[in-house]
Amino acid sequence: MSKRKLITAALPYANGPVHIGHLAGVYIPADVYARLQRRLGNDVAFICGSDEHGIPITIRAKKEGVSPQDIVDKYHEIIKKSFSDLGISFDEYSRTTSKNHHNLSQKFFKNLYDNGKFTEEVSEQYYDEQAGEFLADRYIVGTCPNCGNDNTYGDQCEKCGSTLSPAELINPKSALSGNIPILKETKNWYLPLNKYEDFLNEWIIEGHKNDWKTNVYGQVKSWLNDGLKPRAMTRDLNWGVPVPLPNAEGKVMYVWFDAPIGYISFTKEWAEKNNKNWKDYWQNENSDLVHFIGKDNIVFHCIIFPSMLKAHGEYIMPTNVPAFEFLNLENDKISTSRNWAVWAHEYVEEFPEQQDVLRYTLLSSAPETKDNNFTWKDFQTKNNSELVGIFGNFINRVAVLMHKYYNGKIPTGNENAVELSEITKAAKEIREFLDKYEFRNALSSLMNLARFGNQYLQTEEPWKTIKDNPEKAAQSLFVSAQIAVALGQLCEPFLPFTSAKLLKMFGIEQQSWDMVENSKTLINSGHAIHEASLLFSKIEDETIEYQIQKLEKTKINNAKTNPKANPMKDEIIFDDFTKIDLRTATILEAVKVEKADKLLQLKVDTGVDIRTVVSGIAESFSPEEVIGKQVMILLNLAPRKIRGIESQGMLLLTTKPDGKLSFVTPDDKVENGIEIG
Ligand code: B3M
Ligand code: ZN
Repeated sequence: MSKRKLITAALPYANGPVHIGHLAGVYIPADVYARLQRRLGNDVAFICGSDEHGIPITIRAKKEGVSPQDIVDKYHEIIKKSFSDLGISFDEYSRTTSKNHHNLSQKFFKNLYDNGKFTEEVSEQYYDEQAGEFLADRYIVGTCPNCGNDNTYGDQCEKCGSTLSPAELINPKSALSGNIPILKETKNWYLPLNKYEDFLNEWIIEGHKNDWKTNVYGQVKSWLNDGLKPRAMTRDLNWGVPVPLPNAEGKVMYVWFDAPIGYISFTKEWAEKNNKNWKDYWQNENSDLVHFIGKDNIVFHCIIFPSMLKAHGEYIMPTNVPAFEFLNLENDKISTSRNWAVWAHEYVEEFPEQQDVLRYTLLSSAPETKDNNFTWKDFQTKNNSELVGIFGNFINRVAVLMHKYYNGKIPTGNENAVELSEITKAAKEIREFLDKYEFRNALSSLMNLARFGNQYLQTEEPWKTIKDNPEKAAQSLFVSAQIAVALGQLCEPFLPFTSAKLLKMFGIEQQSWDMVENSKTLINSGHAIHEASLLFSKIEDETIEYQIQKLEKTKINNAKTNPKANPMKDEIIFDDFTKIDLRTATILEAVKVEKADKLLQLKVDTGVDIRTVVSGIAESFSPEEVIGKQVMILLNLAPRKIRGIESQGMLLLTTKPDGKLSFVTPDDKVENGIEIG
């Protein structure tokens, strides 16, 4: 019977591209699972999208000097494209800044609020006086009270995995300014997680002892043993889904409140486009919800989100939450800030025809039960000796021999040959392993079938028997052709690009998993196949050396880089630089902008014209001090209105150790309008 399968993959933060760690630990396994479910005839919704709220986004925006919206627009597109380039077959890939998502999150919030599920608490939160902002979650860093790790964020320790609140950090500092924050009172809405302990104990600890992965089960158990506390579901921030209540100005939802609701709102978007009812997936006991996540997301998917769903009351709970451990790169932790990663979008550019090679290598070292390691050498070996040497080699031999002896037509053979049971065995094993989320074992079963095919050809030697026992040769190639097509059918969840090529070569349509598992023949005698074409190609040493060198360069750069400095922005080319029109200029007049403590309105002689510039320097200079100063101006910056005044350009400034601003000026006085470059 067809089942509804709602499969979600953790929403990547749109603050950077995705890398192989994300792919190996969430997206590729989730895709394999979703593809198998479709082949089993189930009614699948495979849902994901960009997580565009949260402090990682605003921090990135501050660093790059752009708006959070700019950041998420950029990375949403990059991430979405990498997924599609790598064949990740989401039914929906949306984003949490969408209107639909904001609406649904607010509706969800309002529902819990109206039904008295939140408590309101006034608490003292850290506040950065210089930045004028509350410091939630990742805006605050300090020492982890549990493991002593320095530079721990206010929401979770990356080293020991414990969830934290900023108040628990030792020696807290503002991530915005490095200043020591003060405590300031603020009101927020909390979900009393403690009230859901009994429910969670019964549902997970008693109900999923045997079918959930031990890493997931163990973590949940230890949290429940420690006891749960109420957790704030709102934040004093200006980036996020606004809290839909009166008197909640300046407050948005906690990103971990709105992000998982994204799974629901994206399902709704997909359902609307496809004439389906999203509630059939989310609010019906016949639906199976599976969350694919990384291990650092376990608490959110097994405790917080289920408590939210329970509080709402109309939703199903996940059937399983397969969480993966982490993947390292060349024996070192993958790190975005240190650029220690293999980026998905770079990979598809550098290996345009080899999407499946990455899928294969990452699946074969998927960090299922413990952290695992990716090395370029290993990538090369797996491609050259397994994909080329075993899988590709077998298919190629079958196709070549078929043309050589039978004009490309499958010869007649015995459908009851005992060797054909290997196909059934592989199909069954793969299905059963994937049902238990054992991706590596499933992949081994696939490769074992290819190995079997090679050995079979080797012992049968049809190139010899063709002379004195043609019937035997025909039988050998009949069986080999069945195995080749079976590989084409069964590799689809893992290697979709290869599957399409292989089936095309044999002129065969994709069939349901059941058909492959249960039918005696997958390709008929007399069926003509196309010319043999190579499925995989060898990866040369130079290619691997180039990648290793690229990482070496990163290492050297990292060693030279001051860890306290903001990381370098994305590289630009010389042409980009020449677009910038920087000139020398002189300030002629300066007045304070009314009701704006930080702004001065200036009249500036640019040598080209005399224009108005509004500059945020009033806390560093009095108007009198700046009149007559020679400065540098970015002349061709598009004009923008600041407090109703059109500002036509930007002055170059830097910050002194005391936090005051200072003008960037030429060493000697020069004429106005001189180009800088
Ligand atoms: N945005 C991803 C992360 O923690 C986070 C997942 C949200 S899933 C609802 O890296
Ligand atoms: Zn810690």
